[in-house]
Amino acid sequence: MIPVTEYSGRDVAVFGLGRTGLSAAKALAAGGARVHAWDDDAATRERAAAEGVALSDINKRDWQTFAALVLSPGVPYRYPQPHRVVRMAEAVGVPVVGDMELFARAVQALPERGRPKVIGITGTNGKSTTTALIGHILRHAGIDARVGGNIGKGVLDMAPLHANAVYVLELSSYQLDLAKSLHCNVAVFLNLSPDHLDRHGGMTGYLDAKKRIFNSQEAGDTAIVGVDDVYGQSMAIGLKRKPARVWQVSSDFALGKGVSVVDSHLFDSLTGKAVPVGDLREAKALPGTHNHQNAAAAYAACRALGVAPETILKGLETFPGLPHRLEIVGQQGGVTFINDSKATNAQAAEQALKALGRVYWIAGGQAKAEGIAPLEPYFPKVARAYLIGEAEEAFARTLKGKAPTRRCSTLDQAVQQAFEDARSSGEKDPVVLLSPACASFDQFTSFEARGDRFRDIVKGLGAASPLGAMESA
Ligand code: UMA
Ligand code: ADP
Repeated sequence: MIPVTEYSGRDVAVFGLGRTGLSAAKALAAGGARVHAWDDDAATRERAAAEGVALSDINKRDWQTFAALVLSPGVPYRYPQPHRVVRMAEAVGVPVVGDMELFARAVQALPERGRPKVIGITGTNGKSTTTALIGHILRHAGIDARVGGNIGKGVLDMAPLHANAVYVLELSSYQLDLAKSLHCNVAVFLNLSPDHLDRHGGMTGYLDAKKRIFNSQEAGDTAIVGVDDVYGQSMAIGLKRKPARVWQVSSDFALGKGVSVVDSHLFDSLTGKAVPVGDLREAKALPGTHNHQNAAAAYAACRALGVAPETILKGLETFPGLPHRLEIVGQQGGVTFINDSKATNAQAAEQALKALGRVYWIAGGQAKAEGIAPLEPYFPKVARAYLIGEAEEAFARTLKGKAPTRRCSTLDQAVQQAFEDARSSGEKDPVVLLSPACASFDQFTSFEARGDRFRDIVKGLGAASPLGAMESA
């Protein structure tokens, strides 16, 4: 844990008691603050109390006594409308901060030479992969790299600050909204496409939140920008007016200056001369152009810290990959099952459909605003779509006349039906792909729970199948 001493002897409200709130409450208490923790959900409060967190109904407290409100990223800050507690804090001038802000200030409070380096990663898609990849490469290079943030480990849950460590932090737009003074020595922006728009009041608000990753950068820092979409391109131009050096990365075209992947080959042209680094087909856990963007960004981030190109290449090749992202979870009766549960929007699911051939595609859940209409160019690859969850009807309408569909309601039924169709298709090496293009919250607690359930159902098929035991991948 990273103790937060800034509020020692003062009262601090902590709202939202998921991973963020729990770790913030503990870190503040360890640093000597009087914590007043609360959550709208009674069962969550009970769990927090069982972990020793001091509960106090902040709805009924005198807000003048609070030095700060620590807000969880999942609690509405500005849009669709500020949560009640945000309004109460702002009415009396209590600053609203996130756990990343507490981390940022703890780092700033250290003498300059005792501050660890911070690498921040944001973007609509590819954050977790790039964060884990950078952590893996740095560790491979013998650096004390610590990975956390939106990747599932609250930043204050990480080991205490150490001058020689490098903190590799995945940053969501929600976290960036609440981390105004976070200083990233290396800041990575991967890409942008519509997502979470309800929480940012539209695309401009979403882009503004992402841009905050560069806000506190100084001369000597590095801004790494994916320029494969128009948002990244305009951001790279805008950043030239800022003090940090700007390095562009692309997996779509060869850059005169930057890091590019062309036909799976990684090129370093940061000095203006293209130097081949290696063949990314050797990086088995990073298939597809989208992963090549992640690899290019990770390469640039590690170069910014001075790691040698050949060491980075070895790190890329030995990266084991993350679960729920194009993860092969099993093979049964000649059918391969791929878990891409982390594809919670159309842009993410597109990468899977692009990277694979013909698929028996399981999609649906809680849809994003754009639905699956942007995926139409890939509908010819869909042998059949198996639709689940709230999005079932809307997705069936989008697919009508363009790809065969089956409405299955649940993941269990979808896997069963897709398996039967794929197995009896007579096709060579058929693939059943779970890439929902939707959030999971209508039927599951998280994308991880959805992916784990998929894995379990696939295992169950093996046990039930007359064709014999499943070959696990
Ligand atoms: N709550 C209320 N009232 C409300 C809303 C929420 O009381 O009106 C309470 C809930 O009852 C719950 C708590 O707030 O107890 C939830 O907090 P949270 O949603 O912020 O969840 P955490 O467990 O703190 O997890 C957060 C990130 N979640 C979100 O941003 C939604 C996790 O990212 C992150 O791993 C974790 O902090 C540690 O940093 C997950 C995520 O889905 C992976 N992120 C989104 C994404 O990647 O697209 C942004
Ligand atoms: P995030 O943490 O931003 O959600 P992940 O690394 O967990 O990103 O990947 C989630 C999904 O997004 C993957 O399953 C893949 O389909 C897609 N994806 C990964 N990297 C990229 C990228 N650079 N560009 C577009 N889509 C990507």
